[in-house]
Amino acid sequence: MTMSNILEGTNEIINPDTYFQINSQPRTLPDNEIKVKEFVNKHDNAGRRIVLITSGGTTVPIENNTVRFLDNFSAGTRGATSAEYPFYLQPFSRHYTHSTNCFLDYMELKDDDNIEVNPKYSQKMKSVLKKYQKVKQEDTLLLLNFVTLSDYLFLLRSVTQIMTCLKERAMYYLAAAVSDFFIPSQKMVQHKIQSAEGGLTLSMDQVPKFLKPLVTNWVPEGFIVSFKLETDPSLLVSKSRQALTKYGHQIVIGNLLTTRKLEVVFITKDSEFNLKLSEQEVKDDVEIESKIIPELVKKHDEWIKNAEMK
Ligand code: PAZ
Repeated sequence: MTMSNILEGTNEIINPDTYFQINSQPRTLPDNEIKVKEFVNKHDNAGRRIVLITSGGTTVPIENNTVRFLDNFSAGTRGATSAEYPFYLQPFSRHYTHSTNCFLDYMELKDDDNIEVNPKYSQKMKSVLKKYQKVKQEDTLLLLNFVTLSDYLFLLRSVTQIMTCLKERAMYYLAAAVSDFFIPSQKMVQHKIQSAEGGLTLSMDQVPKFLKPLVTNWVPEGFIVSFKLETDPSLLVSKSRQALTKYGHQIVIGNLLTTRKLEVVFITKDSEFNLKLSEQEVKDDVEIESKIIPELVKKHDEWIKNAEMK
C-alpha cells in the first residue's frame, strides 16, 4: 500500500544514560581509553593542563547495515587550527591535505630514485616540520577519531571521565558539529532501504543534550567552552546565551556559518564581546583562532586562580 519508505521518529527526548544503554559502544573504545589514560596520567603527573578539543561532524546512519548516512558540512577546521595555537605552532598536516594544496604539489622528482621538497616551499615546510616534531617528541598531542554520532558520544563520555582527575586544569573546547537528530538502532531498518519501494520519508528522534551531564556530573570542575552555530544572524546571541544559561558552563562561542572564519561572539555569564579579523588581517592570512585561543587561555588562568583561592 505504501508509496514510500517511512521511518517513524518520536518527539520524546531520551535521557543521556538511556542513550548509552540502548546503543552498543564502538569497538575502538577500549583501545582509545587506554591511550587517553596513559596520556592524561603522564601530563597530570607533570602538573600540565590538558585541553580536549572536539571537532568535525558526526554521521547518522539510516540503516543498521549502513549503506547510507546523513552528514553535515563541518570539516573540522576549527579544531585542527585551534589545536596549534596553544603551543604557538605553525600549521601541521591540515595545510597539506586539501585538494587545493595536496602535499604532492610541494614535492619534486629529483631523479629516478629521489624526491625533494620544491625549494619555493621548503622554508615554510621546515618550520612546520620542526614544530610538528617537537610536539611528537614531547607527546603533547593525542589524536582520536570518530565518525558516527555514537562513536563521538561514547568517546566524549569516556575521555571526560578520565580527564576529571585534572579538575580545573582541564579545558573542554567543544567545537564538533554533533548531529541533533538520529534514528535509534532498534527503529532502524536492518538492510539497505530499497528504492523500488518509492520515495523515502525519514522521521528522526532528538539526540539527548549531553552538555547537561557533562557540565553537572562528568567534569564539574573543568573549564568548559561550547560552540553555537547559527545561520540566522538575529538568533546568534540569544541562542548562545540561552545555551549558557541552560547548561551553566563558562563560555559559549557563537558563530555564523558564512562568517565563522572571520568573526565570533564570546558569551559569558557577565559579558558579551566580538572577536573579528580586520581586512588587513584577512589579507595577511591571520586565522580567527589566533585571537580565540589567547582569550581562552586568559580566562582559563582566572578559572584556575579562583579555584586555588577557594
Ligand atoms: O568544522 P568547521 O571549522 O568547518 O566549522 C566549525 C563549526 C562551525 C562547526 C564550529 O565553530 C561550531 O560552531 N560548532 C558547534 C556547532 C553546533 O552544534 O552549533
